[in-house]
Amino acid sequence: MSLILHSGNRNKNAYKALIAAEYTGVEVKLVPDFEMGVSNKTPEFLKMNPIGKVPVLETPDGPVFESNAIARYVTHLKADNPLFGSSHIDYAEEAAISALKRALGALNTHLASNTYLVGHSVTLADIVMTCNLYSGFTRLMIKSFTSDFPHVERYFWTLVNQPNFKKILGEVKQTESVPPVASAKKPSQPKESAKPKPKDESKKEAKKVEPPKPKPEAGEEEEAPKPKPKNPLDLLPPSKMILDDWKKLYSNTKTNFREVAIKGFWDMYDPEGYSLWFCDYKYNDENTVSFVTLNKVGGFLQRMDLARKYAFGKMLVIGSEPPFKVKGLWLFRGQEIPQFVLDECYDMELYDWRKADIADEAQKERVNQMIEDHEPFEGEPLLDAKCFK
Ligand SMILES: N[C@@H](CCC(=O)N[C@@H](CS)C(=O)NCC(=O)O)C(=O)O
Repeated sequence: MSLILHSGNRNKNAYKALIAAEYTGVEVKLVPDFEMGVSNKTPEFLKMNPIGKVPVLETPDGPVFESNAIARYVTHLKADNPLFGSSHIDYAEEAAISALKRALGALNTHLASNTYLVGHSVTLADIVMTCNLYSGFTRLMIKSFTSDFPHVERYFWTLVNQPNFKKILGEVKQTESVPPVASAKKPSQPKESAKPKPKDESKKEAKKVEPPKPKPEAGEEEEAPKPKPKNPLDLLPPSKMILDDWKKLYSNTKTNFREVAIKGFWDMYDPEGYSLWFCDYKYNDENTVSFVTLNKVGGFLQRMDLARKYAFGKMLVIGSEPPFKVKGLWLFRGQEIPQFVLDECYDMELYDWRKADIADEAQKERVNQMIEDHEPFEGEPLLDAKCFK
């Protein structure tokens, strides 16, 4: 059997089918004298592919377009063709994962220097993109997979936390496990369910977590709410430092900041009940656009909302021209960065963290300067300073 492929002879999309045909032992011939932009605009061609794109394969089953579909059609012409890999499901899954990574990679690159898909505010494009990402984040893509695409993560979490998104989507949670594709297809073969995870995931030793419990459908009886488990930080020995008092002093001090607020801070500070941390953004090279950098930091502070009872923070965006540096100071209840913050706020891993040693005068002075937005900071002007309180 010989099939006709409509394409010029230097088209990489046509090569897919031509190479697959060589492996498969099928004859695929290029249509003679194909002229790009002419042959694919004729009424005959548009009947085969109304979009007018190349390549198109003529087959006894009718015309096939989309080069991957064409290559698959050709490959199917031989029973048990080893080109499909060891099993259909392996083949399909691997291909889907690499296509997904490619798409997320492209989106990540775009979002490295853009807050939104287009323009400087939410557009319909962002709504459509976020809803598409939504299924991925909630059903398929665990944290160890998405962390390779930090700008996509920042974009997704920023958008799903916008009030209008939240109204429709509710609280969005990233899935903690990958659904077992093979076992879903073949319930009678339990061995299949022990299929290895996608390569990347097994490499990174993703945390093993229970699959999320199904939520009761609307209208289903809900159990009486269980008492909220106490935050472990509430179980720490009481501290003489009242965080709210410090936050009020910070907000209310308008003049003589050093003498009033900074001095007040150290008078209140309880080094046993609290700890101070410096953070440095790991990817400052990417901070090439000022408003994108500011939005990134703003998003971080929004996501820290869950720690409001236990933290105070200052984030400085430093420099007069790109790339801007982002550095911060955080006061946390307890001697460690709270575990729930590390678990819930993905921004945490975008920063290097080190505990401030306040016995070291230089570090103590750095704390002071960060609290008071001192300029210049480490020799540079500030683009902005944001406070979490
Ligand atoms: N996703 C399609 C892409 C096809 C495609 O973009 N073909 C180009 C040539 S490589 C084309 O036909 N361009 C002409 C046009 O868009 O009018 C596939 O894989 O077949």
